[in-house]
Amino acid sequence: MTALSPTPDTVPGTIAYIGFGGNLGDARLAVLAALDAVASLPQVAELARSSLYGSSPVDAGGADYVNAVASIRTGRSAAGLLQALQTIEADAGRERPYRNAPRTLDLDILLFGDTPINTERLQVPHPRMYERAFVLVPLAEIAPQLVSELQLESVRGQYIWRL
Ligand code: PH2
Ligand code: MG
Ligand code: MG
Repeated sequence: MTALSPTPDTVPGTIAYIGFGGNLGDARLAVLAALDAVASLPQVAELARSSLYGSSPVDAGGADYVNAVASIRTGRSAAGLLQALQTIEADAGRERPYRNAPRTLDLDILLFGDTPINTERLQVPHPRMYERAFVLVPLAEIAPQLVSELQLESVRGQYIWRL
């Protein structure tokens, strides 16, 4: 884990956690570029980013994934953050031919403050995050207080490795 932003505490707003993933093309490069793109967004200060991880596809096909998680503080609304993340996905060539298709880049809001969100476009906490080692392991690296041993134990059968 690296702590990056020089003055995150001076940026007002909500603490959010974002999941990064990709398994099409040079996913390692795409995730690294996306981490930088998110950190550079207006009204966003990066607090921490996890290591990059390789992981076997879960409920999906295709190549192994590259995954990471970052925490930010943001003055944006959740909907405003989602819009910015979708623009970064589109700029990375993201296409959606079918559900869980291999993708150049996937950016998911995992947590946004501590208020649940349930709209058609956005569900937070991410509905499947606690079933997925590729979310919980990097999240536990940067925010161990958010992930219990029991939760980690429940995904121990899923293959994930540090890159
Ligand atoms: N994302 C999915 C479905 N399955 N598997 C891994 N290992 N990593 C992912 O990011 C991932 C997945 C849907 O977003
Ligand atoms: Mg996803
Ligand atoms: Mg997504």
